[in-house]
Amino acid sequence: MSHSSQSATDAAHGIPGRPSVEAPALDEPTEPRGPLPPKTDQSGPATVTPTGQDSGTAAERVAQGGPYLTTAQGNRLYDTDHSLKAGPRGPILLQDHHLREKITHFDHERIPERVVHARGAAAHGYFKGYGTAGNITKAAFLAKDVTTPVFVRFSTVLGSRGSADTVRDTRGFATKFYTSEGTFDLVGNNIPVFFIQDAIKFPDIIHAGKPHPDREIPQAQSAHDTFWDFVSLHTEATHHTLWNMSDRGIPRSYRMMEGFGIHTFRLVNDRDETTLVKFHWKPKLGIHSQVWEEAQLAGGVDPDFHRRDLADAIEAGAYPQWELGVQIFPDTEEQMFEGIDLLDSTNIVPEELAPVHPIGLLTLNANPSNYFAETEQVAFHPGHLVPGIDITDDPLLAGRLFSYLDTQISRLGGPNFAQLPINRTHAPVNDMLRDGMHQTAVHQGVAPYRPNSLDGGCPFLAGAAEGAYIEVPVEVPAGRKVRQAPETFADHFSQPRRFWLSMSAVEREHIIAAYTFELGKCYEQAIKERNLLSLARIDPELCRRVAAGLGLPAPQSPDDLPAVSASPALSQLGKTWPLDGRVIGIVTDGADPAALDGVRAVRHTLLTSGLLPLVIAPAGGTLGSGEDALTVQRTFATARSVEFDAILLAGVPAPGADAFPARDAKAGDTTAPGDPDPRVVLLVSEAYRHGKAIGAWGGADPVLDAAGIPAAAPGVVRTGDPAAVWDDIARLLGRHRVWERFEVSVSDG
Ligand code: HDD
Repeated sequence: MSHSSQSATDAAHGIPGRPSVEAPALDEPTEPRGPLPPKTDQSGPATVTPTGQDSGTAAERVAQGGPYLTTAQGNRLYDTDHSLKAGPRGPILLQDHHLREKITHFDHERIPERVVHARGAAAHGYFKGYGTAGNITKAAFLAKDVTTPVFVRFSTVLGSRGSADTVRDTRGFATKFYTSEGTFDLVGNNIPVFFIQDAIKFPDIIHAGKPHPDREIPQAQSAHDTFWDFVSLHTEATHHTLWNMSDRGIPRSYRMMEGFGIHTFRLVNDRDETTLVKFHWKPKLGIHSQVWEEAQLAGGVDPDFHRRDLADAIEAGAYPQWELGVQIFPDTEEQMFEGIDLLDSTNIVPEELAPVHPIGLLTLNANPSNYFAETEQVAFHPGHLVPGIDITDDPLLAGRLFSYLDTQISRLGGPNFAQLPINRTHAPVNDMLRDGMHQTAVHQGVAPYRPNSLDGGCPFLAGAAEGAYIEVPVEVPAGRKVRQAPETFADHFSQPRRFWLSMSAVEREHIIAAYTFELGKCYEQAIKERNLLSLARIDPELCRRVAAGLGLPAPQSPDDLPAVSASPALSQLGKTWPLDGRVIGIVTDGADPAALDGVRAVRHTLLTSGLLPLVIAPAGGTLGSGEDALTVQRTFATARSVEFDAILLAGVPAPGADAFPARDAKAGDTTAPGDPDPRVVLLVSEAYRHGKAIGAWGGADPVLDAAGIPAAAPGVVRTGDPAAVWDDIARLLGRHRVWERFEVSVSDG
């Protein structure tokens, strides 16, 4: 706002004594417009339930209505840039309520971050039941043709709110189903097993995984002494840790991870018959990972890599989808299946023994528009259940049922967090919970107790016929009070061995490299040695290779390694997958009009196939002219290989051309005019090293040569025709990476 127009406004408002200092005009609006419509995030989740009831107050959720800036009390403000002073150079007056309100509110803008899973990204969507689970559960949201709104938050576990997305860690996958019968939260992870069997150890494993208490390093890493100390001393953590060291610990995208409920749940149908199940989320795009160097680079180049990927894909209409499935087990007294204890959350049941039955489809189709109000304030709880879904006696789950309610009280400042828009159930609420910090409801009536005679006896209790949540009256095993685990919890190595045996050779190489890196970061020799003892109990070759990398002798594996068979479903390789939302970098120097025609054509094909092409050129701006002009989306300075799933070189750089315009000759620059731009060479050599498909047409050989890529390298397509290049690249991309490029010396799985 220019000061001259400000003075005019001041004069109109009759504000005396404002200095009129000439300042450059900024093109900000100076006249208030009419009231803006509420932003979508300001209405919170739907206020009308699927059954037509009003679940709350739409109006009071709306902030920032009307054209004028106000205080929190609704007083219109004429200035928010200057404190109230005794003269322009005088002291600030304590009576300036607006100053105090503005700064006080700011001082309290941060709330405590989650003690675990602090770093997260979320999306809105909907879930549609297939109706195939009707035989085993009466949960209404799983019925055919029922659409239930959902909010899903993905997260890392160890890092703080500002940590990088692509660290090696487990990922949280928490889903809030706003069902007509109340909220159901499925608070799972992308790894189907957990570190510990009993919740009482949760503070211990998290203390061990979090940064060291003295210097508070390392951030968001498991590669340090306390973590590996814990793991080696609590061998029940071996299985989860092995998954973390596999490619599952560094997903390519939240959209490309599985999700698991982990615990065994008990379902009940309308005939009161019970079944035990494990929940699985299967991503439509397949399960894909980064490679370790790529994950590390992305952590620096783009710490928001997964957050951005999710938001961009949804914004572009490439809505991620997962199928919800259940593995089904009979609800027997011992709660075992094929010798596997279903109450031990360090176990999976291989899909070959118990197939996953699809029961519904999740689609994420809307980004949150207020990170704090939605992603930060959402409060999940495994105890948020609906009729038809009940718990088992898994000792890990029992502790969680306490912890999640408790943690929200300190994190969200009191017991009324269920009233926050994102946490509001879509079913009508009629509770007798009263008062407390941040109470926003205005409860009516005088008798918040039951039974009463003053409020007409209301509210009434429901029975099964009215949809009450009634716990399944299962027998509780009798026994002595003990602090003890069952004997069936004692086998900590046959499941990790199964996982190892199920991996392909390249996945095994990645696991070996991960252990070698992480243990190599430990300082204490005894910790490395103890972990090698665990690896020896998984597999001799794994142990020998990691020991060699650490420069330590490999302990002998026991003769009686568990006799388990592989579960092919655990490997991420060997299938082909849809390409929706994949990011393709198209590099061009813009010099050759024919090459630009190729860029246009391929770009069009990619866009119409649901992929995201990004044009990379020496400098920003546009390439070509007129209607066909191409916008440059990344420059040689801003592009880095980690952003792309494949690279296309469209005549870059034209052979014999001078150095690119964006590349200034610098002192010590060893490249000659006509040499490919080193930034493009880096882009291509990294993409090659990370197993990404590379396509080239129109004279890109100098770049490929400079990147050290052999003429017959696998997954590098060089022809004259852009359309043919893309066809081949698309085929390669369906397998996610050019696996043949990875050096493998471990035996095959
Ligand atoms: Fe937990 C958050 C998943 C065991 C205590 N947990 C949290 C979140 C996820 C999980 C995805 C983030 C939710 C969000 O996005 O807001 N946690 C798991 C899984 C577990 C598990 C899959 C084992 C199968 N958790 C676990 C135990 C305890 C906790 C055993 C405590 C005894 N978890 C918490 C917590 C958190 C949490 C402290 C932190 C923030 C929150 O709850 O809301 O209560």
